Amino acid sequence: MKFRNRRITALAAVSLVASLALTACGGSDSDGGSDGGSGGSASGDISVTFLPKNLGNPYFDISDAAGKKAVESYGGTYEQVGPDTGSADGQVPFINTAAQQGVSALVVSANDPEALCDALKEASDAGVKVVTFDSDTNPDCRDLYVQAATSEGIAKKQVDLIAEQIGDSGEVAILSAAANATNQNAWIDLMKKDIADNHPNIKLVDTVYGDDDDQTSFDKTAALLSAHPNLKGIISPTTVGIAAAARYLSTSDAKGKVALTGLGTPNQMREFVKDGTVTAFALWNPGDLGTLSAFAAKALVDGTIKGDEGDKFDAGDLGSFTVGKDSVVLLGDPFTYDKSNIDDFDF
Ligand code: RAM
Repeated sequence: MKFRNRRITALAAVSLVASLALTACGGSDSDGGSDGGSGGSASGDISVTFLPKNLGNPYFDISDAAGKKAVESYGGTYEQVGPDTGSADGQVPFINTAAQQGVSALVVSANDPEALCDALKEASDAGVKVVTFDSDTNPDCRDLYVQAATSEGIAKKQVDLIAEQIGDSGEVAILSAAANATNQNAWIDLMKKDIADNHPNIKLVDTVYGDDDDQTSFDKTAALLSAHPNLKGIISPTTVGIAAAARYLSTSDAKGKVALTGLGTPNQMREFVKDGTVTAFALWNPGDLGTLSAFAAKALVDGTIKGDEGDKFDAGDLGSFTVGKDSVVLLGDPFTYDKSNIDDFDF
């Protein structure tokens, strides 16, 4: 029920939180005051470390800046750490360090469902609450997963967009992030199923991995186009991939001939929507995801929730959330951006 309500206000919330995320954190007192009534003073001791897939990824710059603002709104201490490249191996030492430091909570976007588990379990044994956000681990390696939107919804949105853009017929390819990324792989499986079940004239001819690295993604786009001369469309379910692919297409002969959609941030995609390289793409608000994750961490640390289905907690301006099956908290629905609305967003 609450999700229906949230869907109606999704556009307003996207704009509101986008502007909040871009504002310096001077005015956070009222947020902390209104939801700090029960645990305000105790939360001063909460330290929350955000560990994105990689640093320098604009998506995580947005999510983690909002997470910082939320942590500071309840008087906690925020830190962001992470590897330069999106690999699970690169994330493990940061988990170990956070456990040694005895932080209250870790908020992690996992580059692999299994590879972080030993380190996360050790952190958990040491008393650290573990929240995955954006990209999950296996469920038994964390207390809670904050999911941007259902995997089915994200997959269907991208297939619907490409189908519309290529007349529901022709060869398409996927340009993904890291090969083991939990979130992208879940979406890819569901996109394959959706194409097989509902789009008999669309043929998925290739899936390639740009590792959430701009140059690798750019090069993989070039390689896709030369390997598949009849390609009609590319789906890139990663903000790094779609931006790099758009940059490649925008100056190539394929501009306007090979459609590109997927998940992107409005600020990275604006010029490519305006120059006709891209018609429409989708995303949720990464800032909202960071905010929700920060409040979920607080609720676990102060004991408001354990992560059980039905547990409820407050997420500041985003409202109240309920933990679902498998200890998953759902943010909302993906939103579609095109030339009619892209100037309404600034993140
Ligand atoms: C990239 C990352 C992230 C994903 C977005 C859509 O920034 O791979 O995990 O959620 O794209």
